[in-house]
Amino acid sequence: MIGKKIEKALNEQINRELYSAYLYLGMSAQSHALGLRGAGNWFYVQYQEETGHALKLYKYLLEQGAGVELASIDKPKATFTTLLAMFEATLKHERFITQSINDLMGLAVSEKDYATQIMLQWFVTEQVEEEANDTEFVTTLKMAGSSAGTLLMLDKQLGKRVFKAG
Ligand code: OFO
Repeated sequence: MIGKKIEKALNEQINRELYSAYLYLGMSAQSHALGLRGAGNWFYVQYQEETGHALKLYKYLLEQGAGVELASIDKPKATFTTLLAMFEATLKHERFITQSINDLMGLAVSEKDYATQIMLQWFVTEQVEEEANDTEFVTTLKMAGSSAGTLLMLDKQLGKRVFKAG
């Protein structure tokens, strides 16, 4: 059993994860529009992962016999002119998500909700990995500058990403 405050906060997090999914699906489409099929694949996999994050929270609420309340998902920003702009926006968004996971963890600690703390531990670890990856791509793209060769090499690398259910 979980308390009402935690239930509400987890429902809000489901919405943030689904917004993240939507944001990255938009970036996938934008990448294809820029002729970057590899990046299109990378963001599509990211979309799948974020959907998985929302479902993890959804299943946890069900397991706990708590209520699920789905809210509307905001329209994501869909116009980016470069891959660097997309990864900068991704990093900024993931920092926001990290903060919201930290706030959730803080709430679970103050409510002495140990089960939710254990469930959230996975998200804490995941955020470290996501921020590290995004930071690396931003750094590489900044170094690449206007080099089309480096951009194409990175695009090839991004095209190799495969979705693994977490
Ligand atoms: Fe991009 O991370 Fe979900 O939580």
